[in-house]
Amino acid sequence: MAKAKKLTKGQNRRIKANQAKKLKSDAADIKWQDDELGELQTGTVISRFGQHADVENAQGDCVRCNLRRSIKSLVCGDKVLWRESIANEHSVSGIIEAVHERESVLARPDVYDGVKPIAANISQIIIVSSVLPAFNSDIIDRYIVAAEETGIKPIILLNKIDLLTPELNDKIEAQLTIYREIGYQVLYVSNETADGLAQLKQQLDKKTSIFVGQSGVGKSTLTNSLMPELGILTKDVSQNSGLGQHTTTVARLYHFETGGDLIDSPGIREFGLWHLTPEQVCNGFTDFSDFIGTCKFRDCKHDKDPGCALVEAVQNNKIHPERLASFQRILASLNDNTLTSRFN
Ligand SMILES: Nc1nc2c(ncn2[C@@H]2O[C@H](COP(=O)(O)OP(=O)(O)OP(=O)(O)O)[C@@H](O)[C@H]2O)c(=O)[nH]1
Ligand SMILES: [Mg+2]
Ligand SMILES: [Zn+2]
Repeated sequence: MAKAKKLTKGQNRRIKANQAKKLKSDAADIKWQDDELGELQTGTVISRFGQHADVENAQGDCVRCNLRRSIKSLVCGDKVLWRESIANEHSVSGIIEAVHERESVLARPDVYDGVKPIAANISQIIIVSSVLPAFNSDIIDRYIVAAEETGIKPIILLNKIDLLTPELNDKIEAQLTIYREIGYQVLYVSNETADGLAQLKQQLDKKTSIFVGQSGVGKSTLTNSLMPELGILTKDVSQNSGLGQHTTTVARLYHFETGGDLIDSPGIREFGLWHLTPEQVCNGFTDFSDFIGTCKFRDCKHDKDPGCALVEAVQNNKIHPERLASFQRILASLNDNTLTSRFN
C-alpha cells in the first residue's frame, strides 16, 4: 500500500490545537471513582456524540457513556470494553475504557480533525445516489476510491427511481453502465413504490453495511423502509428547499431482526481525498489496474504525457473516457489548496 500523504505544518498545528482543546473539555468531565464502576464488559458503539457515546451491552440495551481520555478515536461500529456505573448519580451511565482493534474503518479528511473516521468494522459501503438531488458520479468515484483504499466492498445504489423521466433514465443509465462494466454492483430502489427494496434487503442480510452519500438522497428513508419499526425522522426536501430539517447529524447503527447491521450516516456536500497520494487515488480506479506501471515515463501524470498507457487504453476503448476525466478531476483537487489553506 502506498504511504499516506504528509500533512502540512499548518494542518498539523491546527489538528494538534483542536485535539488539545478536546482533551481540556475531557478533563472537565465526570471524575469516576473505581468503586462506582462495575466489571469490564464488551459492547458496540451505536452512536458517538462529542465526548459521549451510546454503547449497546450484551442484552441489547443502550447505555450512554463517557470516554476515557486515553481513547483517541471512537466511532459508530467500534467494539469496546466499558464499565457501567453502579452509583447512578451521574448524567451518564458508564465509561468506555478501551477500543478493540478495528477490522475496517471508513475515513475521510476533515478540515478540523485531520483524517476523521466515519464508521468501523463495516463489511460493505452502500453509496447512495438519487435522481433528485441530481445524480453525481464525482462523489461516487470519491467514495469508491475511499472504499478501495480501505478494502471495503462498495455497492452503488440509485434511489428515487420513481422520479426518473425517460431522458434522465438514459443519462443516468449511461453512467451506471460504466460502473457495472468495471464490475461494481448497482442497485435501483424507490421508497415510494418499494421497487428494489427486497433485493436491497437481501444484499444487506447478515452483513454490516453503511449508507453514505449526499444529503437528501434518501439514506434515512431507506433505513426506515427496511426497518419500519424505527420511525427515524427524515428530511423534507420539498418543504425546506433541501436544507436542514431532520437531516441526519450523527452516524447510527441499527440491527436487522434477521441478522446484520446497518449504519445510517449524515450526508455530505463534498468528499475530499486530500489525505491520499495520487498513487493511492489511482489504485482506487480498479479499471486502471492492468495499465498502471506501463506508461513510458515513471512519473507520468496520465494526462498529456507521451506514451501514457492510460490515455492509450482510453483510445482503445479499454478505459471509459469519463473515468480518466474523473481521475484527473480528483488529482487536480488534491493540489487545490482551498481546503488546506483553511488550516494556515
Ligand atoms: N420520490 C421519492 N422521494 C424519496 C425517496 N426516498 C426518499 N425520498 C425523500 O427524500 C427526502 C430526503 O430523504 P432523507 O432520507 O432524509 O435523506 P438523507 O439521505 O437521509 O439526508 P441526510 O440525512 O441529510 O444525509 C425526503 O423528503 C424523502 O421523503 C424515494 O424513493 N422517492
Ligand atoms: Mg438522513
Ligand atoms: Zn500515464
